[in-house]
Amino acid sequence: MHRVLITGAGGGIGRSLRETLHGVYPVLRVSDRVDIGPARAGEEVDRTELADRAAVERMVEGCDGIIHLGGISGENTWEKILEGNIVGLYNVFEAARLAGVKRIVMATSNHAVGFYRRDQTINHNVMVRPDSRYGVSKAFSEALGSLYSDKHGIGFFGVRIGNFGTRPIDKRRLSIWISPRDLTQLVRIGLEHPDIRYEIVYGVSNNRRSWYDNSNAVRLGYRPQDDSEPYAAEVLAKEPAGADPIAERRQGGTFCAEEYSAETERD
Ligand code: 15L
Repeated sequence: MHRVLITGAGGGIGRSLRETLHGVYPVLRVSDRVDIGPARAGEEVDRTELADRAAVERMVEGCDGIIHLGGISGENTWEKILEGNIVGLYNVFEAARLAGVKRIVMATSNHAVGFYRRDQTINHNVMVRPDSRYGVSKAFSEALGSLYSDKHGIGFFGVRIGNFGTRPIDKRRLSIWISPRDLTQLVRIGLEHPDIRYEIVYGVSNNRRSWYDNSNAVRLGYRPQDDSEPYAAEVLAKEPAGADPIAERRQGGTFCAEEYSAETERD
């Protein structure tokens, strides 16, 4: 990997990876639709709207690997999801194919599988079970990654990110939290592991309360350093009572409960 592109570099995860990957690859190209400040040594700064195909092609030109964080990062209207996470995503993949990009590390999400129950342990092989339009767009990214891997040989590493931050923020996040250093480790595996064709892993730390069997990540060398448990007592003491029963039962939490109108619950 000579030149690595981070899209969505102005967001929370993007700003963190811009720091932790500084100097790791000869050139880090950081891009967002908003101003993200000047380039530092070893950086190139780019400003691109993902819906603009020609601009996306310029953004991707010359890159060996892409960490795709750009687009909409939570539930939103169909129009916004369509523009950012479907059309914008497709533009990135097409530009990657044209530019001969070798690897795409994709920020997919726990919300691609958010309707699984919390008493279930799921691995990378379960069927998708999105909990929102946003979750559907992340499942779409995994399907598009599969197509571009099989048909065009682009290595795809889909990280179903739980919740990124310096510490877990509530009960649900005790099960899905990932620390900055653990996410950096996973992203580097996605870019650097020699054998990746198509892989799905969970972007979570070594949480004792995890809902995931993340053996696929471990197989590829992932050794997470952090665990949410030391924060558990403090987090649980602040947890408000009276949560929505659907949100409480399902891994995706409030993403499952929002707009919910089913009369009977699917198992
Ligand atoms: C996500 O996928 C979102 O990008 C993030 O903002 C959080 O909502 C996270 O999931 C979560 O489930 O906590």
